[in-house]
Amino acid sequence: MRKKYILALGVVATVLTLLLLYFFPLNTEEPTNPSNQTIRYAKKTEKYSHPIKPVIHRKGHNVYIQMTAQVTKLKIAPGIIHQAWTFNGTVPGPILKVNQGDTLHISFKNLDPNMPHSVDFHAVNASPSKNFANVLPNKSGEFVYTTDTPGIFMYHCDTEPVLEHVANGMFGMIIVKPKSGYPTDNQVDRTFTLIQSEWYDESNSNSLQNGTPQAVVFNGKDFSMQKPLAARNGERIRLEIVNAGPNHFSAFHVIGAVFDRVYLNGNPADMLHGQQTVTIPPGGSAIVEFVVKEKGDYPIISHSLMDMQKGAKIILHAE
Ligand SMILES: [Cu+2]
Repeated sequence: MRKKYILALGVVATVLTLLLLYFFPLNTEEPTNPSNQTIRYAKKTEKYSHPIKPVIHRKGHNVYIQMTAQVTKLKIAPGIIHQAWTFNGTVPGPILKVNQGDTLHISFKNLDPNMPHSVDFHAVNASPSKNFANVLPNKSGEFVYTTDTPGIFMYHCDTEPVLEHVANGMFGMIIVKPKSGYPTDNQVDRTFTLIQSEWYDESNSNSLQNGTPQAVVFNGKDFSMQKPLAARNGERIRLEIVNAGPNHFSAFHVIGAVFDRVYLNGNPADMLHGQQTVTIPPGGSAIVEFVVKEKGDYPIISHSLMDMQKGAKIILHAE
């Protein structure tokens, strides 16, 4: 009697197990490398936020800046939507303008529910472990530092793996205006800011590891989505440039122009003359100036031509 009872129990347990497996199959996904996790994360969460304007206000030499980290869907080229990790919902992140000697009070809110983020300003001397520290999901971090060095600087997320955080869009430009200005300030007619960067195919993690982007772009978008920059014949043009990378050097060049002034890293003390192409490493910057001598369309490119071919081009249209 007891044996029959045990047998019946065994049959019931087996049937129940089979039913459970039928309705709730085991997760059979293979382990993934960090890049694949990135892609799955973006598809899985389906939690995106719209761009949020940064809040910036000044009291004397103190500048209070509120920024966010957030996941935002962005169109980066015709037919390509990227689940970007961003500062304030745009790629590049907001352009910040401060003065040499200012004290920055950064309030950094992490709206990404899935991972920590951080903000590393190339414009400051500060202990990274304290001042560029990770901010956990749904938390805020407060950081204070001074901007003693004038120039054009990159800022970016410094959370590991940094390569992925920057490649997915977490970078921007901070301009630290020199106390005594630039020698050419009173001759400049128009200023434009440009950030070069690469986009990698979200479905191919090897492309990011090996530095083979699907697009190389200025200001986050492919050439075909760019409006020409407008200028007039005879004007002196200033371009403020950051190369956010994360991997490719910029061979910064304007077809039809010689740069009569170049300020390396945007520092007025580091001025060059008569430059044709300026090397800007990932994480580096420059200011270039030239005078438009004739009406026409002047392509602004990376003269590393494979990158121009992949979208690193924008037209300066002079009337
Ligand atoms: Cu990040």
